[in-house]
Amino acid sequence: MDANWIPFHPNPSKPAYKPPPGAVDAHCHVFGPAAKFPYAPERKYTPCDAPKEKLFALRDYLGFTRNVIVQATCHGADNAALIDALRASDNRAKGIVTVREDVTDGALREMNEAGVKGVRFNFLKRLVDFTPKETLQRIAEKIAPMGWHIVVYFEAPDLPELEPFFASLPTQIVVDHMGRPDVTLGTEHTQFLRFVDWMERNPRVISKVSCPERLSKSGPPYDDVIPYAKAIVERFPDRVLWGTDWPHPNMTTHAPDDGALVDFIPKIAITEALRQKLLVDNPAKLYWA
Ligand code: 0GY
Repeated sequence: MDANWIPFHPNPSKPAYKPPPGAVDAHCHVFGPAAKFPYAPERKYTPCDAPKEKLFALRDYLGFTRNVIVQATCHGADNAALIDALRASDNRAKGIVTVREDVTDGALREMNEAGVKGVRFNFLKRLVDFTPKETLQRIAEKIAPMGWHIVVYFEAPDLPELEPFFASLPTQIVVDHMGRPDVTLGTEHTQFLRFVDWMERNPRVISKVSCPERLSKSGPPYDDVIPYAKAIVERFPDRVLWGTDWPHPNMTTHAPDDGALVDFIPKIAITEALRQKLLVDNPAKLYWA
């Protein structure tokens, strides 16, 4: 792993909050193990191994039932580790892959049978090389007939430029980490209002209210992120998902305590009904229907 890599928390706390039966961790990854599933040559970072067995043990420890595993950029478009995890999950994990435009119909069918439900388009320069929008458009057209959706990862200042492209996509769109707002600006700043307005105008957009540990400037327990996530949960209760982001790639200050992240949930979804939608009903509809 990279010299400055911060590995995932070795012994997270047991959360005080107990998720409802059927709860889904809808954003997490598997890394390697590299000896079996080598990292991609074009990767921008080399993580510590974070294999499926550790992910499934964490799921059980935190009180979750299911996972949505998202292809991490360190594996490029080689989805073997993710597919292996889906196949070992007993239908308790679904997946989001990364594909190139030359992906064959046979490969897509195989991924579909393993439990893949979508592709991820990543716009963060620190994570991926640039892919032209026309290429992404062709990938979108290939995967749409299977009923898959598109997960997008971008930072808030890039939304205005990306909006027309997102409007042209033929599927539901799931946004990673609320489009990464700058939480020093406030929920009344144009940047966050623009994101909320975009969701308002586009009923097929769904947001993950995840990653307080990445968005926070104040650090644990990440209270500066509460107003943003809470606002999205309350405005769009049927269009939100939650995830741990385990094993937390590219953290620069600390390894988040996954138990503390679970205890963040009742602060952003303050009623039982909101938590049932966020953790169970919304992901069940999108990934297990
Ligand atoms: C996340 C966030 C990050 C990394 C990746 O695929 C990835 O490498 O998603 C990040 O560095 O912000 O969602 O895990």
